Amino acid sequence: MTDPITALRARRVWDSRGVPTVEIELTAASGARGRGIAPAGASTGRREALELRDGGDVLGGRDVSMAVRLAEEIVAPALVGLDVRDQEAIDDILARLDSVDESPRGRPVGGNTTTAASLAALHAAAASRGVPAWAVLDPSPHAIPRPQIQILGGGAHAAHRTAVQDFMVMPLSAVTIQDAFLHVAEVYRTVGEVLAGRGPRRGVADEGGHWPEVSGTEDALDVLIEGIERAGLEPGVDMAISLDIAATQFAGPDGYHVQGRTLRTAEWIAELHRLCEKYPIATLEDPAGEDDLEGMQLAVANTGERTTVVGDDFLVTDAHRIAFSAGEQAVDAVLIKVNQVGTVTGAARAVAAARAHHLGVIVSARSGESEDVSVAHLAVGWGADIVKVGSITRGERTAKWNELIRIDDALGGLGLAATVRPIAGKQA
Ligand code: 2PG
Ligand code: MG
Repeated sequence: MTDPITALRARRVWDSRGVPTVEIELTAASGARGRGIAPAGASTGRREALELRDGGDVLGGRDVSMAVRLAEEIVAPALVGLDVRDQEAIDDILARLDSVDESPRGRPVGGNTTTAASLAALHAAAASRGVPAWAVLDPSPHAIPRPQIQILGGGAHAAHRTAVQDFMVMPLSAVTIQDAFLHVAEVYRTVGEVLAGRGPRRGVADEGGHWPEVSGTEDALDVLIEGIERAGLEPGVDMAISLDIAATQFAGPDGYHVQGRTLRTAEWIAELHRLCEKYPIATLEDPAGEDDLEGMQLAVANTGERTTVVGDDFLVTDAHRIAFSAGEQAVDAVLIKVNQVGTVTGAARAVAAARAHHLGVIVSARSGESEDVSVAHLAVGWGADIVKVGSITRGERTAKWNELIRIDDALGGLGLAATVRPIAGKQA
């Protein structure tokens, strides 16, 4: 049965940083409806799909009135009549509308619009079939992705208090999602106590983690270890640390700018290597800048068997870059963000490329988020190893974690996915 799209409605809505974003709602002939809201990054890769923002003075140039208008004027007529269950056909049109050569008027509609429309199509297809969105992608998932949860925020999400952007934890000994969150919530609380004992905090960072007053990366890591131990958990056994270095943010032509020093690639990676030996760091995301292939390769080769090197800005959810990087042994795992590539199908191709090259898969939200819970469905439906949506506080984050808990419940209580192991070039 087909279920043609009959209407598209676009709106300006608001994200977790108080910045406007695009929401799209699709309706099909059966009456099925689906909504999607585009998230937004702060530490973005230069190869990501480009958002369309108005520019000018209003709202710092970040309004999306033009994107909303183009969605109704250009995207709506292009999608109406297509089968809402045919995600690939819809996404193919969306990708074309976002290209300079193929969009009517030579004006790309913007990756924010295509992302919102593509997610809306997924949810409308689910409604049309009468199933949850994860089931459209895989009717019988085997596991719930292991959550990777921010405890401390830094980098572009906390005024660059630390060079490193995300200090996260990943439950290791927890078998169920409920246990995982019990462990993580305890660590969030105990880390708060440790920080309170050291003096005032700056507040919360963009993704809900504590925004700590620390002297640098190692100090922040010590706080995490102290919090994990205070929670009665053993670092590296019950709870691992995951870092998103987001090195593109402080990479320059002359090297990496860290705490007043400029380090060459080999020096910087050696420093990260030392941290990986000292602390139980399970995953290390973007250790090198988005153009530093050699840095990523050095990280993969040097960080040892217990650390998985993840590509985010370096890969931008691009199936070709993933295949290339796998061949070059530049990553062990890939971060998947729909809005980096602009459509659900583009991201699904990136997941397939990762699997074809035996790389781990982490499905991720952005630092600018909303109540949209698509990422939880995508992570389960794509069989991701890990899911990352920020901290365990703030509604735009808990909306996704709580949805994951509901999905697990609907599936009768699946266990958590196995821990990702490094794959490229360094397994014993
Ligand atoms: C990242 C994301 C999420 P942003 O770098 O992985 O933490 O941040 O959305 O700002 O790119
Ligand atoms: Mg990242």
